[in-house]
Amino acid sequence: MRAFLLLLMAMAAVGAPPAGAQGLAFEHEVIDPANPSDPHCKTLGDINGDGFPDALAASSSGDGMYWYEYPDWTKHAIRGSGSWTTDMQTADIDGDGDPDVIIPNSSGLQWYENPRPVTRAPIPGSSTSSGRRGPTTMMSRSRISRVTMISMS
Ligand SMILES: [Ca+2]
Ligand SMILES: [Ca+2]
Repeated sequence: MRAFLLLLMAMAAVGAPPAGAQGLAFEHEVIDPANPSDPHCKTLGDINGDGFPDALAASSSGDGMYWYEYPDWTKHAIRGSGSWTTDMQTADIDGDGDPDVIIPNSSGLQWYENPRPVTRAPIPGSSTSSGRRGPTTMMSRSRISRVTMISMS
């Protein structure tokens, strides 16, 4: 009987909402009232390395790809035009300490390398070497063989 009561108490504790969760009221904030049209691709990532997540959005109808800098959501173009499908992600692809952007479109899966200065040694054998691009560019590596410098505003 005692084991049954303990089990019942454990089950009740698991099913109970966390302390302070009741009555949570979310605040609604519009990040970009003029967001790219049909922004089917959205994700988060600390693009500028300040320790806070930034928001990213890309259009599926030719209106470009942008990142929004927290906390004031300053809008930066990664590409001012272009279309992508879905499932944008950020991850440190080249191991240089900053999140890059991976996003698909009709031309294939694309890698936009974050131009932020290197914060840690690159992974041996990675494509990142000494010398970095300026802070206003982002590199697109589509299908590996095509490398294009893309301006950010
Ligand atoms: Ca950030
Ligand atoms: Ca990186």
